[in-house]
Amino acid sequence: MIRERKVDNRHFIPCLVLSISMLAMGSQAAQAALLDGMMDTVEEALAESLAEKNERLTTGNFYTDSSPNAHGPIGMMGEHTHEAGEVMFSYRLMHMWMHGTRHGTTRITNDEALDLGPYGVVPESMRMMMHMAGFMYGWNDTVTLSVMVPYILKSMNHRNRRHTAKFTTRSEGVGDIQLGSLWRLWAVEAPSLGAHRFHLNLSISVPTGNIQPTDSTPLRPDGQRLPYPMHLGSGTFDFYPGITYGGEKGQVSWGFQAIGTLRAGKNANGFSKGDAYQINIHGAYAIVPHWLSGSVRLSWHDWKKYNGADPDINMRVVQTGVPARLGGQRLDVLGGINVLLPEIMGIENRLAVEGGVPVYQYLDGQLETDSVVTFGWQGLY
Ligand SMILES: [Cu+2]
Repeated sequence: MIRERKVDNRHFIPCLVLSISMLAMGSQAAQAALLDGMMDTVEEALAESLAEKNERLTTGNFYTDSSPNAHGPIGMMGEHTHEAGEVMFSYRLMHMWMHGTRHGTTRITNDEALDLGPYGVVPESMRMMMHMAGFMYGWNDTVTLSVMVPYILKSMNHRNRRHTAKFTTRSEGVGDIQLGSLWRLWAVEAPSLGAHRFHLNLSISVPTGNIQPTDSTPLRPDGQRLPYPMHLGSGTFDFYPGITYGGEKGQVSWGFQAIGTLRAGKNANGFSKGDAYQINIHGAYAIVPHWLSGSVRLSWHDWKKYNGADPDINMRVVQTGVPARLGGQRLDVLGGINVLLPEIMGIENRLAVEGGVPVYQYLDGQLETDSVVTFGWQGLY
């Protein structure tokens, strides 16, 4: 027998306690890296082999030089850490375009999409735009703190089964505010080895985004609660544990990042978005040293279907209203450019753009992503 799960936030307290105790630990941290002292055997072995080449191993140096690719592609988050006392402000503008329905790995027609259920309406396309204000602060040599505030605009175009009506719904507002921390783990470098840096990502998002946006539809001109993809937040506290590795040698840099999304229970409307994870692999090259770099990134997203359902969203009208159909997978290939501008009044300015397209997509009868573009500015001092 399946046991019904009530609205619960039982993951919340343990995760919060863990976060607070880790922060308390971070405030005590005198060393630059959490794994200091634990990697001694590895470091000794590395140092020995380097000694044969007359090289010395440097450990615990997380400082990244002023190269444009010292920061990852702008579409990535939490891929770099900061020195104690360093402050960074950022602004990102993200765009995502979606068009046509995908069922499994196949693109299907709108009429076929309508026949996946008893639906009377099919979404033809969607545009998502996000302004994101970011703040990072090097609390000490171990911990970097961050805050991200998104402002989201969504619009979705539909038509009905009989081709007699077309309509657009819109939602707009602040998304889920994310509070993050980055924990330096371990760093080694040597001339022939390059630099290798590892850190932990530990973030939490607060359910500030609207999960009951309304707009007028032909069915309810006075306003109808919009289906899940039009929501601006998850409605739950979400945790994002992750690990990031970054490497650098000469003009070349590369990195790996894996980040999960864990939802704490169900939200007030009786559902939760599915857990998810993302894996990024990227490489970059400083085409013009200290000024311009280009990057290539592979980004894998996997998100589970929703649990539960909002009783005020009808599952029989449109595919986007079916929680069990909202899981998927996607592999994006992205190209980017980072520009490092000369310092102005002590502020190091960075401009970057990154765009990409999916090369693999698995969806359960939902709008497929066609392209994503992120533009960003970062100011450090
Ligand atoms: Cu930063």
